[in-house]
Amino acid sequence: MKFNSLFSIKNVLVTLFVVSIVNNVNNIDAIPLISRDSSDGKWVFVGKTGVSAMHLTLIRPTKVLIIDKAGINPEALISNGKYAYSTLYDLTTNTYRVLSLHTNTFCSAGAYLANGTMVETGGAEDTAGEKNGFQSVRLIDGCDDGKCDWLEFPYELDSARWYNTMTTLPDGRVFNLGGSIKACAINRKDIENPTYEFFPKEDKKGQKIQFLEDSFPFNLYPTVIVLPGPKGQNWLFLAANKKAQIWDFVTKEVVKHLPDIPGGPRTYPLTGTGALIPLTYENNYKSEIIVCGGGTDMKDRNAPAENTCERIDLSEKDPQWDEDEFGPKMKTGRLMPDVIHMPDGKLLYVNGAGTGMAGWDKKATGKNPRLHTAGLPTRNPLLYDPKAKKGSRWSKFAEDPIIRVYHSSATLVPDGTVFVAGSNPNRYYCGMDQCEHPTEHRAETFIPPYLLNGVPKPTITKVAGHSKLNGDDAIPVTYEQKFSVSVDLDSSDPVFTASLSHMGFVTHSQHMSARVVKIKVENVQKSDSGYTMDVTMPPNSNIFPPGRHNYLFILNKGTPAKSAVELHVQL
Ligand SMILES: [Cu+2]
Repeated sequence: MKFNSLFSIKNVLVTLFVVSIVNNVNNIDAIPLISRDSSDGKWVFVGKTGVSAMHLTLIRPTKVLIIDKAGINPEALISNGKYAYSTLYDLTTNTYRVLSLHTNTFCSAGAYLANGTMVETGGAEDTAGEKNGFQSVRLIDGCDDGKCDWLEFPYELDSARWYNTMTTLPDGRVFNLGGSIKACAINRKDIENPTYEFFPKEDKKGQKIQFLEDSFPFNLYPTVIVLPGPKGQNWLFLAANKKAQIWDFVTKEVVKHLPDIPGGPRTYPLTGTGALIPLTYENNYKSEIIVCGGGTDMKDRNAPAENTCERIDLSEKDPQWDEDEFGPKMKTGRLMPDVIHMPDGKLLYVNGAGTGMAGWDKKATGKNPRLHTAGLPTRNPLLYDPKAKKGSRWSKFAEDPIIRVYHSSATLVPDGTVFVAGSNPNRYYCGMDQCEHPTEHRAETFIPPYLLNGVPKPTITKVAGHSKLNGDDAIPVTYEQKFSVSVDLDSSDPVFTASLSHMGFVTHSQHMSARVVKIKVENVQKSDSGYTMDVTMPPNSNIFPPGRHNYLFILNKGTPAKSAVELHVQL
């Protein structure tokens, strides 16, 4: 009660402050860093990433691994004087440590093994004194010790991969799909690589997959999602261009051809994004996919972005795509959206553009204005509630003060906020005043409304008997395990829910391996400083693949705890 009244006073003060600025400048858009009210969310500039965040992943509870491409980067140097293209960003100090890479990561991919090692593969041509990265495998681990760095194996992949997709499998291995053997504006027959391979490698060499032939030429950075189902199912959802299918990664056979996705191609350079609808034990982990946005014409940089989302329920006998608008009422066209799987079971879309296609600027060495292939940056986050009725599923939040177009990225972090960084549609480094869409090194936090609504946030103090949380070791748990969670919370009427989240590896609107699963909470008991409760892990690794870098969120009335806790989910 006391907290709520304090909160509303704070809201009034914020409102008055905003109104006074508005009166001064007569333009609410001139107030970039203060949201108009708590239901709008809030953007906060937090720091600089050192290298532009073309790829990123939450590698420790307080560390975001940032990866750019090899090339000119006056912002950060490796100790040998070369330009850096990877850093480790610390969410607590908002500073970065430079990491050392020597094979070009330009448009590569990543996923975690079940043991917690990050596997990053693929890339592009040698440049700026760095080796080519087409067949490179890069590993990194243990990133809390102030010393960890990349280990690189330049020719470890079976074949060259640029714009490939990787996914953590239910058996703890990593699947690696597609790409091309050269950088390009759109895939071509002479450079395509319609194959897949595994890490660690199988006995056989990389093998062909018909799906990538069927979805040519819009088959770069295909969508790959592990489908929930019974133990031993081994199914992946694959989507690219307008094609979608269910494919078995053990038998290597098509399980089901799905109907074509309505609208235009949804894949690079007409980049949309696919996501697994947040899973829940309440409907026995029903398998649904949503594909949103994209471009409509790859020859016209002014063509409006795709303004639809298509959703399919794979638990049905004869699944069909069901069309919805992308954004509330006004049908927001959006190219290159980033999708964040939120711990409250919703999907948040950030970043992107309203026209054109993904790709470099066209006159990279010319003077201003450089010709960007995408325009009208889409700066308002959109929240999708999959449980709501069609027509009332979308909310729209405060505008991002920073433009985030091609090569931008975003991830959920353990405090329930969204870390947003990157944006660089320029072939070469382009400074802040030199380009309409410069090489962006600024990072922001988006604070969603669920953290601003005054609901008291729990503090998780103990998980499965462990009170040292988010330390060197993630807390080991396994499937079907029921374990106790303690929280501090000063509230007499809490409503607890819990979810398990993997934030994935993020690049080019692909949130590889990302998912969120609502798990059961029971036996809530009052304790001295808060509450204890039991939570139950999902039944198997198809519902939530194994590994660390997985987070337990406890929510009170939909508001997440001050920090989620890292788990090591073991087979
Ligand atoms: Cu790229």
